[in-house]
Amino acid sequence: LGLLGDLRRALDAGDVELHYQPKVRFDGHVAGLEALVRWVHPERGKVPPDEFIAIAESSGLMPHLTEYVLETALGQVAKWRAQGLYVPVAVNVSPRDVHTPGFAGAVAARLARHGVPPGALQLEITEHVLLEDPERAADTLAGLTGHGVKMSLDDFGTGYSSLVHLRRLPVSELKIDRSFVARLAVDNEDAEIVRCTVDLAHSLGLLVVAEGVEDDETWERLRDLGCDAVQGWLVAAAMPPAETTAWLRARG
Ligand code: G
Ligand code: G
Ligand code: NA
Ligand code: MN
Repeated sequence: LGLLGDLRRALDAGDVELHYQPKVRFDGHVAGLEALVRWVHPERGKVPPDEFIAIAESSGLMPHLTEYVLETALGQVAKWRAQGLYVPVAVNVSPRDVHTPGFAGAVAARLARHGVPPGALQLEITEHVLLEDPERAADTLAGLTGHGVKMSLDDFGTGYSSLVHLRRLPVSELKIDRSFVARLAVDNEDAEIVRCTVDLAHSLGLLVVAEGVEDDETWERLRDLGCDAVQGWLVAAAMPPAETTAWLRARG
């Protein structure tokens, strides 16, 4: 497939970009930014991340993509810190990464190289990390949290989600998948699912972020349900680095 070779070359050439989408608390405080990859193919134009992430995953290119994203995101965090902007950044990692031997140590070394404190990095994982080799995954995650890196459980409520996973994964944040958030204001069942998820997370000592918040009514419902922070187009879509810097400055 031509796309795989093109992606490999784009990574080598530094042509894959990261955009950043804010996570904000209800008082307006910026809790963090999520790094999201963006690739504009020279002939095809924008390639949807889902598409090339699937290619990277099935071809073995994923570790390289993750290294690239971590390197770029940490470089950006260091730059922002030098400008007085102390905002934590979340990077999405795939189940494959969590099963790569030495992953936790490599992340710690990369943080040190950039002079970024581990608490300024968050890694977003999905429950799929436990499917392949739960023992190894648990070791890696323990290594990462031992270094002070924060873990977030992404897309909660979809896929192989189970309460057992919540107990086994050393995460400090849970993200409610946007499929539950989208119709929260008009669907009572979705509202109940979100309510129970928020209560469950809080009883386990986790922060809760709702994804895909697009309107004021949903924002208000989430605030009333006790959710901690939101992410979504209502606040901001993922923005290129320069625009993110301007957005952070405008927020004070
Ligand atoms: O950004 P959204 O536009 O389309 O992202 C689509 C999917 O791609 C989401 O599931 C998101 O978590 C995932 N994604 C975005 N950036 C990255 C990345 O850097 N690494 C991995 N593994 N997944 C990513
Ligand atoms: O799986 P992950 O949660 O990382 O997915 C993030 C995806 O959600 C990205 O594709 C991102 O562009 C998209 N996204 C971010 N905010 C919104 C939103 O408010 N509404 C919708 N529909 N998608 C969003
Ligand atoms: Na994510
Ligand atoms: Mn998600």
